[in-house]
Amino acid sequence: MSNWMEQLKSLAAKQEELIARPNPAVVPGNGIFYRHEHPVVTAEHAPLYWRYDLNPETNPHLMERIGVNAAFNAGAIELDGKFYLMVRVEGADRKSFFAVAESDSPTEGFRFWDYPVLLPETEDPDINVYDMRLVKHEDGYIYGLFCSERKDPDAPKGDTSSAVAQGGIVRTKDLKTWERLPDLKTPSPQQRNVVLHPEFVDGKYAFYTRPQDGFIDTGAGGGIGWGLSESMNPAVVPRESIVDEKVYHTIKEVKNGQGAAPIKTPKGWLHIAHGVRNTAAGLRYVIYAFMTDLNDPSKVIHAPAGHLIAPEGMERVGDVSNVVFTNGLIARDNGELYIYYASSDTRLHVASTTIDKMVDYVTNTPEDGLRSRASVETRSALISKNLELMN
Ligand code: M1P
Repeated sequence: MSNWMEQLKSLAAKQEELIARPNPAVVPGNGIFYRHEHPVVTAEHAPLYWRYDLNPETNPHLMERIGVNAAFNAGAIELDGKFYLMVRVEGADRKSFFAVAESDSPTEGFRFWDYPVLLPETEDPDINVYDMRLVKHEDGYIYGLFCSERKDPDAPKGDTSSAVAQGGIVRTKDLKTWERLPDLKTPSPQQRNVVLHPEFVDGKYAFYTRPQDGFIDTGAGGGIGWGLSESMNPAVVPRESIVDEKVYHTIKEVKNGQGAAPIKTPKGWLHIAHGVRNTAAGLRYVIYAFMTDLNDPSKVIHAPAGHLIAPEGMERVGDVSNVVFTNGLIARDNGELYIYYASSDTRLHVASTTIDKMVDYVTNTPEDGLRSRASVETRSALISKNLELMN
């Protein structure tokens, strides 16, 4: 057999091994969630036929022709007992696109469909698209809310990096045929991390937004916003209010953003979001949780202090280091909850827990006292109760 064929077989075998490897929970965990041993999707999961020309005549050196750089920030959904991830795949050319990876298990065995999603465009084509949230809405559609990025038309000549981010919207019934709707209109000049609430609120579509003045800086904006729209086609939010604001000297002092759509629990809507703070080494992204009122999803009723998940070990390093980010959650009928989170804009992981555990976490974790002294008082109260029990 030729070297060419040997090389191809070895690449294929290595990839099969990667996809088939078991991905057990790392025990004992912290009682709140389990990390899993391996990432669930990486750039190496991208099929060889997406990257290589498999014709020995036109590719005699079996070169990778169209590289994949990263596979991260994925939306997630369970349909008929199967698990689907809408992965943000980033090519070597820096463009992100969406691709569905499917598995029979929520924690391992994810395999990409043959083709990535050929996303319909609006009259003003997106330059880059990323971070799709998949939301099963009570109107019967599955919506995909994503960030649509275009060059800033007002950027001065020579400025080739200023961009405008907007909330792009598509909908489907089967993850295969997509209808593009107009981008979300809000009072804010830029939007990222837009999410649709899964139920109607006062008969209207409800959106979580992230108003921001600039592309990276939220400026005077920021916080997780909230607004109602009469329709999805077009979706127009005339007024935005802030559900969860950014706060000085916290894990969300610079900005924050809603993760996937919140999960309905008997005690309230469970939200899993990301918060960003400044450090001497740059921005640090962590994942945190909070709960809002069942009757008013824009009203926070529980807000545990600090992060739920912070980057750890190899998660801390990647294209944008010191980042964990989530836009995918699967809550199963049996109470299991899977949090899909990416590390350092490079690879995708899963954390497994249950809805009950997360309700316990958000309702019983102390809130942020916002001062060192208050933090010590809260911790000391726990210590003294424990010492009493231990003695
Ligand atoms: O690079 C970290 C993250 O930065 C952005 O998040 P935010 O809008 O909160 O700044 C997003 O581009 C996200 O994709 C990325 O993971």
